[in-house]
Amino acid sequence: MPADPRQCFGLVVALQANYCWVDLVPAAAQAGQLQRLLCTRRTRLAKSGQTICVGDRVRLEGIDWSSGRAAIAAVEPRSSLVPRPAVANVSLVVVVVAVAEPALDPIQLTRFLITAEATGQPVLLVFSKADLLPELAMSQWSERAAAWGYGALPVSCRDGRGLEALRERLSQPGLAVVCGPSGVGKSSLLNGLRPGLELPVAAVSGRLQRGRHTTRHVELFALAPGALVADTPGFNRPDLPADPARLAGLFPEVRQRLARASCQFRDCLHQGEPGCAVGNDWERHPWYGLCLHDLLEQQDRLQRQGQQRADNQGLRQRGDRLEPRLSLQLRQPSRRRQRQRLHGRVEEGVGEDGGPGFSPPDPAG
Ligand SMILES: Nc1nc2c(ncn2[C@@H]2O[C@H](COP(=O)(O)OP(=O)(O)OP(=O)(O)O)[C@@H](O)[C@H]2O)c(=O)[nH]1
Ligand SMILES: [Mg+2]
Ligand SMILES: [Zn+2]
Repeated sequence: MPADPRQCFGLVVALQANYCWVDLVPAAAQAGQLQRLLCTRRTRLAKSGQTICVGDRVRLEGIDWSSGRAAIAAVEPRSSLVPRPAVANVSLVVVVVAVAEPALDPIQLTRFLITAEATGQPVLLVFSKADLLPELAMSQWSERAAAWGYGALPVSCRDGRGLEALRERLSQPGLAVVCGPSGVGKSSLLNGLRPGLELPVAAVSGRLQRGRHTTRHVELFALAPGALVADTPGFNRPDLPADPARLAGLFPEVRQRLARASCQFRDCLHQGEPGCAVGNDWERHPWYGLCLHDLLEQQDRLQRQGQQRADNQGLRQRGDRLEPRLSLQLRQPSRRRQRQRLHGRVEEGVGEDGGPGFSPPDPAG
């Protein structure tokens, strides 16, 4: 079947409320035609629940060359996804933190690194505003990062250090996403790497020298042929990936230890107990513990909410299964209940665990 001449493929470079900007992939862009189109998405795509994010490769239909508009008909499968802010098909995650203004918070940095590692893509750690710290303090940060498993790159837009090395790394083909807290100088870095870009930047403010959330949307820029970089809005507290059992594997220093030896218990959560090959003699161990604690609490909370919802529907949780809760009359009396009955002490409506003893409404009426 001949290809529809009005159908092309493109790359989503920016999103706005109800439409997105799509760059035609060079092979599909016709000579002399517009390279960038303003696109809406087909209703059937919206109905299917398919999300579109920056970095997505999409199939376009109904291209109107004169007005530069088209509709997105389909989204190609993604090779990777940074969840927040959502960027698809990322091949490098660049985590940027400032060594000062705002002060470097190693626990916050660890959360950024964890979410970066969770994408499964290579991670580059950049220490920005290196001009604000004496040489010695700067090299101490680099040594700490090296012990965590990261060859960090110190950069400064003021004195230009590290910019060439960063440009070289970001000029390799692929899609690099630059993320980190607000005010660390992410947009300033991109302005430094691509003269004429002129992304808005704003001075940090307040006692804590926090950023002002200047960048509001994700946007892709080309630094070299085939080399794209995404500037993202800064935020302060990345969410952790949901599975506590996966958390330790997102720390390079833990991966190194586990490659050398294994723990005594297969489902070890690596809290440094006897028999754990990871131990607790690594700097980020306490922060790993904090993150793990957060995740376990979150898992508990979700389970409780799930149970509550199930209760409301007359179901109860048995392991990872939901099963109908039988009404009191139909339930097999437990031994304890039988004993209580013998002693004439059973209180109707009180559950065996002392809970409220909910029984669902009888559908028969
Ligand atoms: N001293 C110093 N200041 C810098 C450097 N890079 C950026 N800044 C300043 O830091 C402030 C914040 O920079 P932005 O580029 O807006 O930071 P951002 O990370 O993009 O912030 P959001 O868009 O809010 O996420 C601006 O006042 C910059 O001039 C640097 O290398 N050294
Ligand atoms: Mg910015
Ligand atoms: Zn262990």
